[in-house]
Amino acid sequence: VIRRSPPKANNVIVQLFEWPWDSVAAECTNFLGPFGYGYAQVSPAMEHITGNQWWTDYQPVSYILTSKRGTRAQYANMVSTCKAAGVGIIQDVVMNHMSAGSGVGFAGSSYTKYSYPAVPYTTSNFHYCAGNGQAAGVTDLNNVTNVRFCELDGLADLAQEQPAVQAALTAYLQDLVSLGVSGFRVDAAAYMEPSNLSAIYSALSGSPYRTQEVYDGGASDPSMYDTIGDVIEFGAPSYVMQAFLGTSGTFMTTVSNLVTPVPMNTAWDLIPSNVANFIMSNQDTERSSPSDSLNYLSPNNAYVLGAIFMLGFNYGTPTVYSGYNYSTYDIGAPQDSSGHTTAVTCFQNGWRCEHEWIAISNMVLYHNAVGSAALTNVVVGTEQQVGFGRGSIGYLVINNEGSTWTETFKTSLPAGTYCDIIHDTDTAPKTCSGPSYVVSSSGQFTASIAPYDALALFSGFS
Ligand code: LAG
Ligand code: CA
Repeated sequence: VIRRSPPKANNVIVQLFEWPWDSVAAECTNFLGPFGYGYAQVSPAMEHITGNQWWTDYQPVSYILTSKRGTRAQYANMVSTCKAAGVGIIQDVVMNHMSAGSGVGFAGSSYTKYSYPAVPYTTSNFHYCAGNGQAAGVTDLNNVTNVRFCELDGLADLAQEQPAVQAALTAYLQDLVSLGVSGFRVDAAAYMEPSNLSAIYSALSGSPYRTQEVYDGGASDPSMYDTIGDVIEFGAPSYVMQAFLGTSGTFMTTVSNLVTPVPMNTAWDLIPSNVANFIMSNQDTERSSPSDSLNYLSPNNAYVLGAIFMLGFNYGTPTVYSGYNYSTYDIGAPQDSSGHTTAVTCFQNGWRCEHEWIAISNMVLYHNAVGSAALTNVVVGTEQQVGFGRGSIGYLVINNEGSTWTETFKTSLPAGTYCDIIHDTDTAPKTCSGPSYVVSSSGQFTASIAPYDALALFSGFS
């Protein structure tokens, strides 16, 4: 069975970048479950190289579930605790490659590049794309053989076509399935052959969800992967960034597409909504220079407005990115003297916890409530001002302009008094103490939206 989207109505994913397992477990119980998040996507769980950079996570040494983020027992506890809170775990898995370099991994396994006795993999299990036992790097994104058979960032490239490698990778994923994970974020999917990924997925029990990392614009294209799972749409964070920074007049394009039957599909050139994982940012895009997405340093509330748009719109399966502050590209999450990531306390030690911001978490509840309801009552102000409803359930206004927008909005909401969930000051789920607006019997309300601000009405709050 191919999952077209996560198999739950509340399909919002939160990427808890670098969070340790005990902290994820607590967050599921205390926050994610109550606020309707469907899934938590977590950083790689297998043994990785040691070091304080965040990207050590993407250099596997073995498939032992011991990492900076915790032990196998802590991992298993996280999965079951989250499940009890109604939250599935989506596990980031690294199947394209093993490490560069040599040393001892986080769980104590020795390795040298091309030799990982704890799996075991030996030199014959890797691609040597230059021939004669010589490896070369991925250098040409327009050459599919170069992309899939050469080395990404100098990392030992696994030969997924070999039965022994496929068996090891299948066992790695099946072990995670057996612990109860709901799905996978398939790292570097574009660098592996879809046929090999398909064989691995097919061998798993329980048909876990998968969202695959495939960049646009290269020879290894999203359309080659969207029949075997969802694909992360990397065009979306870029368009959202341009729209909210107002750098290319893209917002108007967005708006004109809101009123077509195939939202965003034409002018934005995105993959179909039913196979798309809509991310607005991730660890790579926020760190790239120039940035490929909004990040926490973006001006004019752009990060939160982008998240509000993503959750209020009706494209794909949305992922809210929750990260930490960084002063340099390499810097990892805070860790203790043994190299373990320290427990997360939201809004301290650089942990940003964007997913807990009231406007964003309330919009997760809004997203769940509006479901697949069509876009209705689109209102356009300037190029940076838009209002749109979702059936008769919710209405969202975004004013990404430097001046106040006062307007009477026509909606399809039933007459009544509604709380603005964006300006809620109450941190409990499903209760709202924001300003209230009266929707008349003709479905209208009047509001003034401050510069770089938003407003959202729906009846799911008391
Ligand atoms: C991904 N996409 O395909 C991840 O989303 C991305 O974050 C991963 O790269 C990449 N795949 C490989 O899994 C990250 C960092 C790299 C880092 C790499 C391996 O973005 O910067 O490379 O993980 O740890 C680092 C150094 C490189 C060096 C390499 C090997 O930055 O300069 O060549 O390690 O030593
Ligand atoms: Ca490869």
